[in-house]
Amino acid sequence: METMDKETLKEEIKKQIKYRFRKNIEDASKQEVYQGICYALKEMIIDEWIDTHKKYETLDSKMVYYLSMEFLMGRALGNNLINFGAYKEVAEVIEELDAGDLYHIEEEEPDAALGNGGLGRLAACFMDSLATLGYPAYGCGIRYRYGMFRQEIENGYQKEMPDEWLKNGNPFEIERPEYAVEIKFGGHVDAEYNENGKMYFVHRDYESIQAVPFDMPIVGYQNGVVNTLRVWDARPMHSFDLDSFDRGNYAKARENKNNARSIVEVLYPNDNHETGKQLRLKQQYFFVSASLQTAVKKYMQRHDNICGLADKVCFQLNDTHPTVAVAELMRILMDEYGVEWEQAWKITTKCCAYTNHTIMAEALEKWPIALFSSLLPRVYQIVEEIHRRFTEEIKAFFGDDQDILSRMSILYDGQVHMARLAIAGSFSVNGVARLHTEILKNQELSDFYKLTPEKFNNKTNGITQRRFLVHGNPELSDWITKQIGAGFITNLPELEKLTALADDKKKMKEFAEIKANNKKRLAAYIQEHNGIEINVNSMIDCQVKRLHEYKRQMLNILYVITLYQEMKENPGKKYCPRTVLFGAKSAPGYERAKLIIKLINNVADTVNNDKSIKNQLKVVFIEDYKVSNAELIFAAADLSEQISTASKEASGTGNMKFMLNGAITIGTMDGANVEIVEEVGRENAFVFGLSSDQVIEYEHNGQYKAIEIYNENPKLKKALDSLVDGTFIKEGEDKNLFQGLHQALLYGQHSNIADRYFVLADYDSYMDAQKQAEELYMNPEEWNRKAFLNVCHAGKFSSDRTIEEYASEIWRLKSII
Ligand code: 26W
Repeated sequence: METMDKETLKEEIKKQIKYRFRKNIEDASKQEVYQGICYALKEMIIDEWIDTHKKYETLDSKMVYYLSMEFLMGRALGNNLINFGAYKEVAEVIEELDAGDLYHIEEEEPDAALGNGGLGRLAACFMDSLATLGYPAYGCGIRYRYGMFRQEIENGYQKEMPDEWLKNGNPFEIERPEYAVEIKFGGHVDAEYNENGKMYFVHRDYESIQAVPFDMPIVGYQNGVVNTLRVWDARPMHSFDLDSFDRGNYAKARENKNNARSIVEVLYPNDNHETGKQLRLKQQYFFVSASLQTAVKKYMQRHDNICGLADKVCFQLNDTHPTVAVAELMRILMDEYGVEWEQAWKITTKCCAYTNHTIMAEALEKWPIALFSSLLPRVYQIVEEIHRRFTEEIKAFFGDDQDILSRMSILYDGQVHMARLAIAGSFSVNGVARLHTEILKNQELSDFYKLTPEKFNNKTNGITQRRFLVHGNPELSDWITKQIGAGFITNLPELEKLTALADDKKKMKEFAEIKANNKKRLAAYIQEHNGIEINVNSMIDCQVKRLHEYKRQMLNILYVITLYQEMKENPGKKYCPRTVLFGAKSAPGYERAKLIIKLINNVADTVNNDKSIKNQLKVVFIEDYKVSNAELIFAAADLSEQISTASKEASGTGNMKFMLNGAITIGTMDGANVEIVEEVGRENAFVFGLSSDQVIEYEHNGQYKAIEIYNENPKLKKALDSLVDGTFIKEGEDKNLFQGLHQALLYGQHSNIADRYFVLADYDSYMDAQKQAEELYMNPEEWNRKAFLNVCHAGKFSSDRTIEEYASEIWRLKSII
């Protein structure tokens, strides 16, 4: 905040470059300049970082620990500069030093991609809002050596490459070896008795791993607050096995070192799909135990009675991934502080709160009891007792009903059911959009809702405007500031004030020009990275998100195919020019998703090279979709594709980022789309498709017949059949390459349910919605007006609003500002 004058800033940056690289700035590479700026900024941040934590201590503030296996932070430099209030100065300084321009220097930073998608990015937005609002908070996670894989597209296929994000170091982090803690795995538990005859448990023959924290600063927006994201690295307790070393067995002596490090080696790249791998459970316990031990120790430094823990500490479980926290906290309270079960359970269930992010059955985490109990023997004993008592509670409420027990038991069918444990051990259970929470209460978790309705609540997701507007779309952000002042940067609902300008022709022209410029910026990126030239006057139609069948990239590509076929049938006709962008990573083992990527790329190839359609349609697959290129895409988009099968997308957050940047949504009534449409008005969006009730009804009655829809709709039939008639098969490729996709939609494959995500059911209404979009786009003024109204009404979707709700309704935190 307290920015230094430009001359001092220059000296600081030069000094950093000199001492770190033994170079004068003239000789420094862009990477070295980037690092020089980071380290100079870190020095400026450090006092506020120290002061913030002093303040929390002095005030004895209640603290939330946001436990998350994923933090999808993206790049730090630009964001930190903006929040610190030094972006413009530094940009000028760099130019005056003749050291390049800040925009390109920012590109030297690899994305911190310690997350898969929505859930991890939400955690990152929350960190930004917590600091900006002055709430005492720690983010707690894992310092993966390798984050989300880098995606390369080779011959249209996804190829996964390692993400070496730490290759050039990580300038903003600080290693804190003095706060290392011990984590114990394996071994066995003995019950023993003390002199008073009281039983206690001793964990023996375990393997120890050392958890070492690295802290990253989270800078609040120009408010002097700097919070901490603490990510844990794993080390062997003793870097050499001295016995083996003495015996001259160097390789064996090194072994445990590799063992320990393997825990934090890599982020699991699965999204919404649980594989039950032991190493993943190790990761979970590792960071949860380290975070909880630290939080309790910190509390006990200022308090003498552990029983007051819940007045000062809250653990928010970001999905079920950190759920082992419930049992680990019980263990710490009982085994390390001698608290009795009943009391420990009271404390635990006042400290823990759980957020559910998905209702996809295949995402539910379950661990085989054998695996769980051998890796975490003491924690497992505690889970057993929680299970036993919870079962009593269920029976007392519902009676001895086997059906209900099969749906609610923590231990069932040889597995530990983590969502059930999370609900039992938490005082709050929240969904992430209104519709999602209603589905949890009335369908997925209805038994739990009946048992403890008071636990359930909704917290509709949000996004940070500091990254996705101020940083990602500086032109629009500056223009808005000129119109209504900068208040929206910390109070997004102020965007409502812009509404008055919707009838001002001149202003609307300025707004349209900004979008046009952002399209040029994106076109340059695509030219450089894809070698494809796009028409910047065409409608930029975007679907960027993880690749998953429920998100229905398939529906989108079927529309593209239909449009292509129409163009070929009507050579003289003029069409709305369109550029359809896809960006998506598939889980490496998700074969059908990978095949959809291949299909998109093959369709792109055919369409983009077909002269007969006169460039009216282009299809681009953006390689390696990630936070940094997402910022460019949101700013440039006209049409936002949010087309999941209703009931399946818990919230979505990309939908909000597009809206904020003036794209119009084409979407189903799913997740937060419902609330987006409510805010902006149905007339300013393209809504289509089955409702969530209709989908759920179909799922229950089994009446859905995809094949009938196919047989009755010639357009759809033609589009679908092009998957198997060779249209999109390239030379040398198997003719039957896409047969599996065709099959899955019409007859079902493996699962034997045809079209389980209702692509064909929604095809016709999606066509209609797309036609409406094209018509509107051909009327640029009307389009622009509706796009603008989307910006005006995006205020609700700031993560600042979401965090205020969590802070007052769940965490009960007090802001320090
Ligand atoms: C264990 C495998 C696994 C991995 C990730 C299971 C589940 C997940 C996440 C919960 C998936 C996820 O990112 N969910 C998304 O969370 C966002 C933030 O709340 C929502 O906006 C998205 O709708 C939801 O899909």
